[in-house]
Amino acid sequence: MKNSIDFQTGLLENYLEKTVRKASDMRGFFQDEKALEEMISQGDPTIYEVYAVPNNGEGEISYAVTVIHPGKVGKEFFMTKGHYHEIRNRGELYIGIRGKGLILMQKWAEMKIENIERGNIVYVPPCWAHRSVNVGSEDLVFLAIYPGDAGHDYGSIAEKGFAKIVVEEDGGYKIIDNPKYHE
Ligand code: M6P
Ligand code: ZN
Repeated sequence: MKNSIDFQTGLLENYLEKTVRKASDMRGFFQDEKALEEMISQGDPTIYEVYAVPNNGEGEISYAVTVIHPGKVGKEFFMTKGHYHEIRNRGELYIGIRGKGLILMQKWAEMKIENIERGNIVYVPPCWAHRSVNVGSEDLVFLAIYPGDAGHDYGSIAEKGFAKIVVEEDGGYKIIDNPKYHE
């Protein structure tokens, strides 16, 4: 299928699947549960959206544009759930389109963090869990390209989270240990 992306806005023309993650879909992922419940009761805003063109199967390649809105739950910036690939041995490529963000990557006890900004290309090697965080005041938009058989495994992230969390401090951000994380 022919398709195109607007590299100014990140708008993907012919996406096939749209996933909307509202605050109520993110229970268990943010630290401040009270702040999240308050947000849900006050209109349940959308945290992020994913516009995907999946091409499922071995050897196939899928892609998706993610839009993470600006905001915080308590002190923690809006972010994706984050996932491992169901088939662990599958990598992924991220290309920043607009906004200011971070990608947290984790494999066992190892952690690495890179910037997602317009034009940045971030390689997520096989076996690394990945989560993106909007640390700016506008939408964070990026394109992700991944193997068609990778799949999403949210289970262990839902249970343990990432070793680090990203919180607001003095108008900027800081990366701190996740108090709830355990090996
Ligand atoms: C990127 C890709 C997608 C993923 C999306 C949102 O676009 O990695 O595969 O679905 O980000 O992240 P998550 O699935 O963790 O909510
Ligand atoms: Zn992925």
